[in-house]
Amino acid sequence: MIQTAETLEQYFAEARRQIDAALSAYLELGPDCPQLLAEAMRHSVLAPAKRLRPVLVLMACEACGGDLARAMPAACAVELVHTYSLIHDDLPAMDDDDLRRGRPTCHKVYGEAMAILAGDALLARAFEILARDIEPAQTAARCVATLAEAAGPTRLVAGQADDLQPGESDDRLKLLEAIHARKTGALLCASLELGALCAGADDARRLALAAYGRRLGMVFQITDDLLDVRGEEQALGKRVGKDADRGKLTFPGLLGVEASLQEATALTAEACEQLAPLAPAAERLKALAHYVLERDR
Ligand code: GRG
Repeated sequence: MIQTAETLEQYFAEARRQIDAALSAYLELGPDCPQLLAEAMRHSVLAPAKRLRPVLVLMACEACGGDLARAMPAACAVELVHTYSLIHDDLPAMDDDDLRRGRPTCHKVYGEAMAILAGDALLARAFEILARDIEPAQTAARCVATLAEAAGPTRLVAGQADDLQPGESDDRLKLLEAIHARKTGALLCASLELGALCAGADDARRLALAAYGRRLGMVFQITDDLLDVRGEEQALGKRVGKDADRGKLTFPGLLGVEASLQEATALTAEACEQLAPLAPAAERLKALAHYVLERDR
């Protein structure tokens, strides 16, 4: 069904519809889950979002000739890990935000303790879904290891820790890139690798997708920084201008707006080049890289 979509917009709309339905089903937790906890999890996960990471899982699976239905549990697992990281990032102890995905942040509605627990529960639920619903078991184990490494102490959490306390460095651009390779890039790369694993792809195609993902992650972050400078709060569903207010390291802050745009454009071309081993099945991933470069939300 998604494969027949003619434009990227149509693909995104149909993929989002299917992903949202699967996420909602995975968050029907039954009477053993306290009602407020279930509500807090659903409040953050089922808010309107781009679903970039699960779409990457599905597109990578498609580019490797796999069956999308077999990758849907992995797509949902990545989105649950991503949402947990957003809930925790928004807490007063971290970025202290009150708006996310167009809604008040989880802790603003349910309190800090319940928001922490909602994040914890989403992280655990993600790995339960991977271990239980990805087949065969050997693929499930590789998916679990790949996502756990990406979300763990050397990747996502490492990037967040360095962002909180960056330390001193003469090369601030290198430091910024290292933070974002882990904070943003790790989950994007893992999404692509999970899609390849679910399709039973060989290492060459999986590694080509990961190489594309590393560059896509950097493009995504540069455009994120640019949107913080000149984006619309309403379209983004989160506050803008925060980075500068907090004196954060950003690409436009270090390079200027024009050079940041040039860098993002060059990285988009490089990302697309990495897809050569998959051509022509990777056309949609190329279109996606251009969408990330040109996005307004
Ligand atoms: C708490 C371990 C831990 C990590 C937090 C997610 C995160 C790391 C920080 C949020 C701030 C930030 C700029 C992260 C970089 C990744 C990013 C741009 C996340 C937002 O993702 P989108 O734009 O959001 O895909 P939606 O809502 O569309 O899913």
